[in-house]
Amino acid sequence: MQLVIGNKNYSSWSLRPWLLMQHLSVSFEERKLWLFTEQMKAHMQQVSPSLKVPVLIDNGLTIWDSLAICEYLNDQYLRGEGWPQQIAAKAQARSICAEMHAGFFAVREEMPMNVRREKAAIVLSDQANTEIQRIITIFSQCLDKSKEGDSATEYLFGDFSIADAFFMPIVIRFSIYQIQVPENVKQYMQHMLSLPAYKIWQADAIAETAVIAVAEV
Ligand SMILES: N[C@@H](CCC(=O)N[C@@H](CS)C(=O)NCC(=O)O)C(=O)O
Repeated sequence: MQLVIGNKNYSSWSLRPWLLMQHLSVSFEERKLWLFTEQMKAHMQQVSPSLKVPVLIDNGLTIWDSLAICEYLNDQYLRGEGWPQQIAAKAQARSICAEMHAGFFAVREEMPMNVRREKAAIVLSDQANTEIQRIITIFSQCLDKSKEGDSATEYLFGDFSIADAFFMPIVIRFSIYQIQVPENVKQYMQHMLSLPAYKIWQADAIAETAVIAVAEV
């Protein structure tokens, strides 16, 4: 199975399925496609129907879009354990992933994922601050509820799930742009940033030398 990803320093969409697979020990081969280079379009045309990454290629099947890839991995390789097992928790997890997938445009625009960036706060628009508060509410509500369950409390829904993978780029953004968060969110972020799987991604991202100027804010 091959996962085609973009630059590890910048490609937030690629990080989601990569982290899910790496953290849950699904074996795969990684193929990197450098974003916004002269060759990008030609390379995308060879692998991605949407001309975007990530793309998963498995047994002659091509799956594109990070959410579709995570759903496929959940069905095919994770015995449904990519999502919380309880129906209500699964519905909540899917809701926050869908919300993340389809929104938060000001956060994306103003706070590009940039793993190796020196940590420093930036001035944000009112819209970005509103979106940040909404994300903090999501985190806080999930973490409070997660604590009520029997399982480990370090993740949004007890055990690691697709929801954690989906919100990992936000954790990185909040960290590098020094967003003020409540204590429980801070602890969650520290836990996510210290995951061995993420440490691999981070080291690879730091080793990359390609620069995407618009993502350097
Ligand atoms: N909704 C897609 C978004 C994928 C996406 O925008 N990927 C970016 C890289 S992070 C990309 O391929 N950009 C290339 C381009 O826009 O030409 C997903 O979830 O996979």
